[in-house]
Amino acid sequence: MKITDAVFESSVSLDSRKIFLDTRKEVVFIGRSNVGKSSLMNALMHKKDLVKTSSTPGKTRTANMFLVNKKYHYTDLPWYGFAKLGQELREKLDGLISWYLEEKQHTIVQIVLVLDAKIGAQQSDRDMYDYIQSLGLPVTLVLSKIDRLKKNDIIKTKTHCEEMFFGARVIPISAHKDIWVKDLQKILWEVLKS
Ligand SMILES: Nc1nc2c(ncn2[C@@H]2O[C@H](COP(=O)(O)OP(=O)(O)OP(=O)(O)O)[C@@H](O)[C@H]2O)c(=O)[nH]1
Ligand SMILES: [Mg+2]
Repeated sequence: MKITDAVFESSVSLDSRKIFLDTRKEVVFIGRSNVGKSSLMNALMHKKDLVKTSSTPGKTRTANMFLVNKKYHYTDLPWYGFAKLGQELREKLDGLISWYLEEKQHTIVQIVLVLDAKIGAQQSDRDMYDYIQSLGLPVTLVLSKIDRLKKNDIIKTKTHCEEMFFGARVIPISAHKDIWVKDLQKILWEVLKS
């Protein structure tokens, strides 16, 4: 199946906390700042700039929901723990993430945890992974921007991540060069269909 229709639906911040009444199945994209979450979503939805991307880290500060094929939600969450943003904003964004995941744990069918392949997994990625596990939500790890790495280094980073995340599924991807984006979409369809 292919994504043939994708539109922006709404943004949610902690201040505009709302009660979600709809029960559409949802895929949530999460990861440290600047790892390429928004770019990956554009690649999956075959859009150039539906999701706002930026080379300045920490731009996404709300949960942004997109309606895919008039049926599913793909949601871009802001990142946790970007030191330069200052503690107050960081705590606010962390609060938004935990509120969103807990509020929507019954409609979220998959979390895509994005890691920059060149930086690799950090302690904060492990903390987020553990938190997602504690909520009982399924998670797939994505290594992004692999166009910047040599083949051997991609394999090394992938193996390291599989070890660090206890055998979790790890998918290397390049949103810019469209490498293995289709493979991730296939996995997401399987989950959305079931
Ligand atoms: N080389 C390369 N660069 C990429 C790729 N994907 C994203 N980038 C670049 O990485 C930077 C951040 O991309 P975004 O998609 O905005 O990242 P994000 O995780 O949404 O960032 P925040 O919203 O700030 O947390 C931008 O300069 C992108 O052009 C990729 O596949 N390859
Ligand atoms: Mg973003």
